Amino acid sequence: MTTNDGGIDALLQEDRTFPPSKDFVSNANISDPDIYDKAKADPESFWAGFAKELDWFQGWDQVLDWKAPDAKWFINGKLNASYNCVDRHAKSEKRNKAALIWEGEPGDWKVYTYWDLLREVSKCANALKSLGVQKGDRVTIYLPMVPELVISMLACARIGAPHSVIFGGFSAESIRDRVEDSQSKLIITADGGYRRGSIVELKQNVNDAINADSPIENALVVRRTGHADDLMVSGRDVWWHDLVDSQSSVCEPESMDSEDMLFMLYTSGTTGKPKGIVHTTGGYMVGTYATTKWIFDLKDDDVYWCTADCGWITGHSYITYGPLSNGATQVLYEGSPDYPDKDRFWDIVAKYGVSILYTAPTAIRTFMRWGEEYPNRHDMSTLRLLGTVGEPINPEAWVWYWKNIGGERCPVVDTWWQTETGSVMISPLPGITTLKPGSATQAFPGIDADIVDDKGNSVPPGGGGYLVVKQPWPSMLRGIYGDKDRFVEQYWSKYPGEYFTSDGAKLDEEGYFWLLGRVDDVINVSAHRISTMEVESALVDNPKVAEAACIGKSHEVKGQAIVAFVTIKDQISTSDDLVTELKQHVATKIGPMARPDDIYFAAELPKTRSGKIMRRLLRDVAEGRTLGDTTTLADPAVVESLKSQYEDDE
Ligand code: 7RM
Repeated sequence: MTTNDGGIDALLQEDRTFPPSKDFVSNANISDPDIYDKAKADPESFWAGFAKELDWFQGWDQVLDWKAPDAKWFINGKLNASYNCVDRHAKSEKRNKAALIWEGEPGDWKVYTYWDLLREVSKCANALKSLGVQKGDRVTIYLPMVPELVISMLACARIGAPHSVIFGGFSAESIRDRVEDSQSKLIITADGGYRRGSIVELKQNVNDAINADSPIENALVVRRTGHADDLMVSGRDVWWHDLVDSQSSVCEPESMDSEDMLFMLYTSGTTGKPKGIVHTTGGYMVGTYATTKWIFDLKDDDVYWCTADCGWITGHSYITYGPLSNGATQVLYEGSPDYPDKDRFWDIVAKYGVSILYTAPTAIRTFMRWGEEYPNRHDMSTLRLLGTVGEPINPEAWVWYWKNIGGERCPVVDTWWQTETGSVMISPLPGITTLKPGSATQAFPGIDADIVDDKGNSVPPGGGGYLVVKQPWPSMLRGIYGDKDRFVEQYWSKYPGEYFTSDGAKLDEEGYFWLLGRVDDVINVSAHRISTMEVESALVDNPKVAEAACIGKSHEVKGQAIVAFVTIKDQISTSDDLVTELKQHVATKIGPMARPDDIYFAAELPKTRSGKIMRRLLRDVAEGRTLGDTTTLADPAVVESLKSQYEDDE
């Protein structure tokens, strides 16, 4: 990487470690110095300890019922997630504390205290009821990062209607598939959102997604941009300000069973069809509450900022449910980090006195490329803790973050987890764990993570293999919506009784975990999970394409970039315009984050004799490596010709 590294090389000696500072008084430390051993000896009491810190309408009879792969946590316990995130603070001395400090991309802003949040969530919940939404009905949410996004999620939770949030970057077709799979009767959306100075056409996408056979009966629409009033469909669409604002601000929260579904969230797997990961109420709340408290070490006077979007699991767990159940003050930001200039994040940190910042390695690498002058413009001395999530962080980026954002004083917590795990599984505890740049360090107390070989044997220190979780944990996924077989096959069949993560990892001599990335056909582009199959289906959907194969190629900033190999139909000729057309086609079908960086035309794709595309060889080609084993190829000449074409192009 060509960058002015600001002296990072010197900090990056082989075995440089970062021992905890004695000045950092950890929330975890206060409870017990031997938390790891204690949690290991009795994980059920460990988790029950956190569960007791939440408010339950009725206590549980039993902590865990585990018949692999089905787990039930806090059996017969009754609670409400929105009550735990809002009411209990609104009824305490925190009632006037800022819950959300929101800033829009154009610079507009709003602050909601816990009391405000209680009123707004209740009004939205009453509005949902008035539209006929009942306990158990699914609601799709497709919004920019505006306060109404968090409010809608909590309103759904309040009435027991599972939400399915779709990231605002997804296209009309992606919305249609997810609405169809979840059978949502309501969609909550906005006319548009702001991103890098332009308007994202959310309402247009919703209109395109909803056809005559859609299960959607109504759309509740936030007026954010004011540019699309003519896209309101009468009889179906209703403005948020017309319906929500006139509701009563009192709405009793439903008493939900611990195992009632709280939400589902679609994520990519190895096939083209996204899976709706199901999370339930009690265990998920306990997992997100506990990990937020100990990993982000929230104290009453902190200002916490997670830069994720609520369209991803990180926004569910570490914006909506974890921080609010802890009674935090948090910042929400709608837009992009380089608008109006490349110091927007640091401007926000300084303006609101952010003390805890949680972001993704891809963002950190971008900031690193932009250079230190942008953070240096601002006083960021309020920061005391930094976090990362979404993909492996390279030690250079870790040290850059620690030095230039954290001012060499803030611990960096590299948190490994997945949509499926619901909450962080592997992470340092700040103030307790000695940090190593590039390592997510150790499993959270109560989490039994291990690295195993192909036969399922634990690898010794120094070894590498697959990351698995050997015991159930409260916030684990309870299934894939409507597809039990896929749930069992995907997560529980490789090592019966153990959760298979699909991530490779290695263990160092001290037992620290080093995550290596996915071992399946999922590409991690800027911490967005995209399956090779989804992109391939989008490509072959173009009438000019005969066949397509996609792979992830390592990328300096994005972690991975998508490279597509395409064969086109006989009468069609290749051109730069066709490359542009195909890239655009994928962006339209799935969303801009799935747009391939490179498209190569091939006369044929490398296949085995049984017809399976050998993506491993395409990866070798794209990464410029010598080809691996080609003996199973039907026609070895195919890949050689691809390789020479690729090299000519570079
Ligand atoms: C939270 C989230 C999950 C996949 C996971 C990994 C990768 C996430 C880290 C990481 C290395 C990390 N959920 N991943 N965090 N890899 N170090 N700290 O990202 O469902 O969208 O993605 O992301 O491959 O399997 S996710």
